[in-house]
Amino acid sequence: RERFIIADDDDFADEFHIHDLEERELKFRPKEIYKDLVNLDWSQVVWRNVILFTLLHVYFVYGIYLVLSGQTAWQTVCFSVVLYWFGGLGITMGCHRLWAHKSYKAVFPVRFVLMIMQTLAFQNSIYEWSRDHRVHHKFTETDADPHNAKRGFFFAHMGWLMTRKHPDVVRGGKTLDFSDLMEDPLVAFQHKYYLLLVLLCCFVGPTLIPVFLWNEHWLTALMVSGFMRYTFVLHFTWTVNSLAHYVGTKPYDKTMYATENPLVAYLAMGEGWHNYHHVFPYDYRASEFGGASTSNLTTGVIEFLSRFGFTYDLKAASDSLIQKRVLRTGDATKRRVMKNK
Ligand code: ST9
Ligand code: ZN
Ligand code: ZN
Repeated sequence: RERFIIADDDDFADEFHIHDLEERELKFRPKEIYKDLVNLDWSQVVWRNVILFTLLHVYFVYGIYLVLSGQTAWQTVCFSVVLYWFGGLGITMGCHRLWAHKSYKAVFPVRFVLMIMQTLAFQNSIYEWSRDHRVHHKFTETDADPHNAKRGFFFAHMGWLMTRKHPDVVRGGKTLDFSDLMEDPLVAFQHKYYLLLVLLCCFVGPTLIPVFLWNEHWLTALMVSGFMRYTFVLHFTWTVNSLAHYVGTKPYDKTMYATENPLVAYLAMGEGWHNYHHVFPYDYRASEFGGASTSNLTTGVIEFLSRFGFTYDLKAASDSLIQKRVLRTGDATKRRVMKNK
C-alpha cells in the first residue's frame, strides 16, 4: 500500500481505456453551441423520461418558491445544502474518481458511505454510471459517446437521458471490460436493490429527518430536501458534460471539446477542470492542482482521508509529464506562461 503513485509516462493509459488523444484533429466549433442548442432526434425520444423530468422541474420550482417565500425552516435549507455536498461527493469521489476511473483505492467503510451517498444523488446505479462514463472517455465526441457534445449543448446536458442510446454506444461499450465493477460487492448490492435504495436515500430519508428532528412539514421537506436539492445536484453534474465541454480554456489539449471551467469546478465540487481530466483521467485530483485554490473539495477529502490510510494508492501525473503535454498539445493560455518563465 502506498499513499501516492506518481505516473511519469502514460503508465496508466491502457488500464483506463483511453485513446491517444494526440491523434485528434482540431474539432472545436464554438459558434455551433447556439445552432445546436436543442438538437434532438425526435423519433428516438423516450416520452416517459420527458414527462418525469418535466414533473421533477415543477417540484423543483415549487421547492424554490417554498424557500424564497419563507415557508421553509432554516434547518431544512441547511440540511439540503449538506445533502448536496454528500450526494455530490457520492458522485465525484465515489462513482467518478473511485469506481469509474480507479484513480485511488478506499477501505470498505469509506466505500460503503460513498455507495450510500451515490444513491442519495440518484444518477443511476454505480455500475451503470461508471459504464457510461468509461464509454464517454473512450469514445469522446463520437456517436459512441453517450452524451456526445457534438450533438449539441442540450443533448450533452440532459437530452441524452431522454432519448434512446445511439447503437454505437452499446457497440462501443461491448469492447470494454466492466467486470471489476461488479466484483465490488457494494456495487453489485446497490445495482440489485437500486430503486428501493434510491427511494429510501434520495426521498424518504431527506423527508423524514426534517419532519422528526425539527418539525418541518412533510411536503416542504419532500419538495426542498428531496426534489429541489436533487434537481440542483443533477444540473450541477450535467454542467460538466455541457458547459465544461463548450466554454473555457484548453491548456492541456486544444484538440478536444473538454475545457477548464472554474464555474463548473465550483458547482461540481472540483470536476470543472475537464480538459486536464480528459488528458489524465487516472489522476485522483481531476485537475493539475488540488485543494481549496481550485474549488476542488473532492480532492481535499480524498487527501485528508489518505492521512489515516482510509484512502490509498492515490494516482497522479508527474509535473514533468504534465508540462510536456502542455507544450505539445495545449492551447496558448498556458504554453505562453510556461515559455515566459
Ligand atoms: C444522470 C446521470 O443524471 C448523469 C451522469 C453524468 C455524467 C457526468 C460525467 C462528468 C464527470 C463527473 C462529474 C461529476 C460531477 C458531480 C457534481 C455533483 C455536485 N456500454 O441505458 P439503456 C446496453 S441519471 C455497454 O436502457 P436505452 C446494456 O446491455 C438521472 N452497454 O439504453 C443495456 O442493458 P442493461 C436519473 C450498454 O434503451 C442496454 O444497452 N436517471 C451501455 O437506449 C439498454 O441500456 C435517468 O434519468 C454502455 N455504456 O435507454 C434514467 N449502455 O442496462 C435515464 C447501454 O440491462 N436513462 N448498454 O445492461 C434511461 O432512461 C435510459 O438509459 C435511456 C436510454 C432512455 C436514456
Ligand atoms: Zn467529459
Ligand atoms: Zn471522468
